[in-house]
Amino acid sequence: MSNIHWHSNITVRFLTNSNFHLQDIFINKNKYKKMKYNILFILISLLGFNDAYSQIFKQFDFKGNNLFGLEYIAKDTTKAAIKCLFYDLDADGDQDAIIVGIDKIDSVKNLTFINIHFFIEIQENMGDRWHPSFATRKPFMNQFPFPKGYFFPAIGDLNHDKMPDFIVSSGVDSSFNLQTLYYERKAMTGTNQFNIIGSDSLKLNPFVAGSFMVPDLADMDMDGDLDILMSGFLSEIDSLGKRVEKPTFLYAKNIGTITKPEFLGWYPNPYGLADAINNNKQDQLCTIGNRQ
Ligand SMILES: [Ca+2]
Ligand SMILES: [Ca+2]
Ligand SMILES: [Ca+2]
Repeated sequence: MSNIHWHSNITVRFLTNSNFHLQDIFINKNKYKKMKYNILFILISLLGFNDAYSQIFKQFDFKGNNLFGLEYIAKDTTKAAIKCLFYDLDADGDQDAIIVGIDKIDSVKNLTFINIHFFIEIQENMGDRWHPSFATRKPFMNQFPFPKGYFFPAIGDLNHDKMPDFIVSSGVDSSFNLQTLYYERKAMTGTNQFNIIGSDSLKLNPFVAGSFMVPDLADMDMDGDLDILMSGFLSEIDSLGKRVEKPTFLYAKNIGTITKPEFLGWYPNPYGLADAINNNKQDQLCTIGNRQ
């Protein structure tokens, strides 16, 4: 949808909703005089809106690949990224990069989750908030406590102690159901940096085995704390007895205190966002914004 088309829709809708009828002009001259000023005001507003709109939503310019020293693949061509997070890890005012992916997969006959090994590395931003320049990758920490199962993290300070925490999907339990884990950060150095809280304590139901869900964090209700967004596929048996992957979008509202998150439970699609482009396929929800 082009800018002009979108802007036209707004214009049409605005005028349609303004109770503006041509016959009124001829019926009441005073009303017409007053309306002239209203129309002038509307036009000035729209011109101002259009200018602001085109500045915000102008097309992006492609600048190149792997800018700012970001390493989506390690220099030895291993460890390809499957998720890249940005967060000011050292609290110096600029966003640092956290790169997550699969380190290696064991060559075994019966592949299980324990045979899939993940990595998490960081690239410190050596530039500033206006001129990012990322140092080469280094490990997030010695022996990161990966869950048994998939490892898809979202980062944010869930308990407001200035130490970034993770919401991780999906460690598997003994029945291979997928869990949501809260990696509460309790230290910034050392080998024991996280207190890992599972789905039961979080009161967030696990997802049935075979599901695939990716988390994100955002203050969706704008009450000052981070809520969880989860999008992906739930494994289900359809009416013909066939296992299918159902596109799913879920929201868990944070109803805890500012220092202790607590979640209301999973609720489906509260914002009508499940299929943003209306093609009956689940769209990956990504949030953009300053979380600090
Ligand atoms: Ca930083
Ligand atoms: Ca924290
Ligand atoms: Ca919130």
